[in-house]
Amino acid sequence: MNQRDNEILRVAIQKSGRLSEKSQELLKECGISVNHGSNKLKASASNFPLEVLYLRDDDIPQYVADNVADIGILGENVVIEKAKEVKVIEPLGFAKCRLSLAVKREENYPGIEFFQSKKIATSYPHILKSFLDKKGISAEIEEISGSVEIAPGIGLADGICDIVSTGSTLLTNGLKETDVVMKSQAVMIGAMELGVGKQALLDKLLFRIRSVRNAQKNKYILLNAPNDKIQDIISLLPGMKSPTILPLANEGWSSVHSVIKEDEFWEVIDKLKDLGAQGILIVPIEKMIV
Ligand code: PRT
Ligand code: ZN
Repeated sequence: MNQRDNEILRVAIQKSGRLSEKSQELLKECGISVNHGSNKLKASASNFPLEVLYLRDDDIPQYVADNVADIGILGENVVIEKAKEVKVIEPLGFAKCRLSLAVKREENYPGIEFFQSKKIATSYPHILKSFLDKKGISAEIEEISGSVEIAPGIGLADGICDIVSTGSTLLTNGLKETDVVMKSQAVMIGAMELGVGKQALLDKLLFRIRSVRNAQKNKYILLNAPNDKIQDIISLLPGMKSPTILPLANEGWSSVHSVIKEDEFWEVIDKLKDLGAQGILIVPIEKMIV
């Protein structure tokens, strides 16, 4: 066995929290079986040279920067806040949220100048500081690690800068969102330098991740169409290359198979029905290699 055959890719994921389940699921969808024991710090995959380290999300950038882990999965917000020597390799499309400024609902909010010389509570002091600097605002930043949303209510700060997803936490704490500081989602980060062997493993993993994500973004569509409308229907369904057309036993009709984007299918489906398409089936795709 040479050096490269011994290589193992070490991936750091969140031990418990909003990202842990989706991160584990992603590896599973990539066909990687990890024996997740309870309360473990480390686990190995049985069918891919990969080891999983379970960490607090805040610690993942440091572990990757120090080459203790080769890659990691965490929120982009934490990656930017920690500003470690790591690179963002791939957006992963889950845990979408935004980091926003908010003030008390009853506050008259004229614009970002509201925050001039005010106090803002946040767990993201670096991101907030660089946002305010760009806007020419000088404010006092109070760094707190949790329950940021209660700060204005108890008189600790005039406003907050925190993660918002549905907005219901702001609402229940009597706050309103005023400015989006950054949008975020889960991303894969990696060490600045990976050896040839590890890079090859990462490329293999990324190929699988992209196939899974492409599949999630697309649906397989099957429908029956009158032959005289096939050309119009094809123009609505570009497919991966071109749609497959199969004659039906019923003369004058064909079966059309193609792939459409998940977020476009409602719009396309109305147009297909107008063109006389029948028996429309939309089927999930498990993997899509493009
Ligand atoms: O223990 P550990 O340090 O590992 O975890 P953590 O508590 O620091 O993080 P965790 O698990 O709460 O979140 C991990 C990542 O998920 C964050 O860094 C974000 O990238 C992402 N994410 C997505 C969110 C949310 N959505 C989210 N809604 N992180 C936090 N929230 C919180 C937010 O702080 C606020 O309290 O949910 C509340 C707002 O949600 P809504 O839906 O009421 O607006
Ligand atoms: Zn954390």
